[in-house]
Amino acid sequence: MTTPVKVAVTGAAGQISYSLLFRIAAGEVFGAEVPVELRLIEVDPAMRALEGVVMELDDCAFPNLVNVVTTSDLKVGFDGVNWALLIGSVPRKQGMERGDLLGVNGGIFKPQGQAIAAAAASDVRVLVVGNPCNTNCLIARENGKDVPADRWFSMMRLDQNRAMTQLARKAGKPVTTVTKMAVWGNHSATQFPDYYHAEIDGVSAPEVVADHAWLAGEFISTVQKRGAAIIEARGASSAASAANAVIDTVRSIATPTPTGDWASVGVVSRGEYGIPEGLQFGFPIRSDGSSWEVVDGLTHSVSAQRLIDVTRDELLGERAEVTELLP
Ligand code: NAX
Repeated sequence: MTTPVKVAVTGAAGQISYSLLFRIAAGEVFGAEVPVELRLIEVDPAMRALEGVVMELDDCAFPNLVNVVTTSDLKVGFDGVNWALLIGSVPRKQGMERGDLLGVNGGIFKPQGQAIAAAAASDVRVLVVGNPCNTNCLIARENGKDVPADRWFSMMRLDQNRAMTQLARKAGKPVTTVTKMAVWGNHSATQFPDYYHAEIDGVSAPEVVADHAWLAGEFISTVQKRGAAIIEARGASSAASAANAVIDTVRSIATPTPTGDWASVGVVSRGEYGIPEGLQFGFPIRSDGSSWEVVDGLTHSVSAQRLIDVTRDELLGERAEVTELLP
């Protein structure tokens, strides 16, 4: 039998995980023929709820799901894992400043980074979803330095998918016609969904969508504020679409990128496009299935560069607020 892929998921009793775990177990992420072991990590108060999730996984009788471990012990949870999906975090509560949120979540991601470096498989790849995901990823990466920096990712894909749908709708085309949708910077309201380089049916988006005021205005703000719009409508934050974006991200990293396209992922900057080295930043990347590179040679208009500067500065500010969590 093929060796199982071992996948750790934190926040496993939460709402994103409730949409994600069943799809992983069904073979949607690593392939229908690949056995999977799930190592589900939660805090103690959520263990009872997690037991219920595991009962439901059992009741699906998934052929590929060979083992499920539940734990609140990070060393146990990350033991031998090939993928670590860091979803669990503490939501922003009323009256909490962004700095407080960074501090609270930093306290989660520092020990997780250390435990991954100590316990995970040598090929481990880590995707941080819990917000603020880019800076949480930076904290985990800096505290897990035995794992090479290029194996730490943060999730920009929900923003990419949101942007693709908005563009397709406006153009009156299927979403499959939209390619090269880069989302630069932070997974926050400062992100820059880059319509300049996006293509629809292989043609530059601004050539297809004649309404340039819409592109520069409503398109960007709809994508930037989509998370808040969903909370307002649903009374809870995006969950199924976030889980779907986790699956898309893992696939984009672990399989070769189709010719003529790219994927938006938060990765460590090596100084590309003037982004300070070490910042965890949303870039368009291409993967060969094992290693990846930031797409090079894109040029930005003055207004696009201004938007990139804003989101870069926000991430620099976040990094400055968590310096005491960095080794
Ligand atoms: P939930 O509140 O439903 O679930 C979070 C779970 O994490 C809870 O079960 C909690 O017990 C657990 N948890 C808390 N601290 C933990 C720790 N130290 N170790 C293990 N588990 C821990 O949140 P959910 O809706 O699932 O969202 C999870 C995170 O994803 C949030 O931070 C959210 O802001 C973030 N999101 C990120 C997105 C992205 O695109 N990067 C989009 C969706 C989502 O907003």
